[in-house]
Amino acid sequence: MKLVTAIVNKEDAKQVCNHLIQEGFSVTRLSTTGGFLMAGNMTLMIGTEDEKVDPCIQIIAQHCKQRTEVVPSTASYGIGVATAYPLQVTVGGATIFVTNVERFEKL
Ligand code: 2BA
Repeated sequence: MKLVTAIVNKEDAKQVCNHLIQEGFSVTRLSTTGGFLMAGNMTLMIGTEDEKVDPCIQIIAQHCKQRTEVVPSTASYGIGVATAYPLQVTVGGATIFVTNVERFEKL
């Protein structure tokens, strides 16, 4: 079994979740904040069989779009980064980690 952890844009989260659930995946949504932009995003936790990881990632890929965000010069950034000019960053469609699940139990 694997755990797919996907950090997605808040705008895409509802649609991705709906499609994952339609295809029989179990999903937990966590409201999270990106460390760099300090903007809200959504982290999805999906526990699934090894052979369903690729279909799961395909669904996420189909419904998550890349976006360009402009960070106002007055924003505070993480790790002490600052700039006098608005900064353009491309926020990916999704950032995905796939990890092995050692043990899975529902009690
Ligand atoms: P944030 O940390 O808010 O980052 C938003 C976007 O800012 C990133 O998009 C990237 O384009 C840019 N960025 C991030 N850190 C940077 C840095 N040190 N210098 C220059 N530009 C930087 P994505 O890479 O698509 O990441 C979207 C969100 O996914 C991130 O939001 C963060 O919440 C998460 N994420 C991405 N990579 C991660 C990782 N390796 N570990 C944990 N979370 C990650």
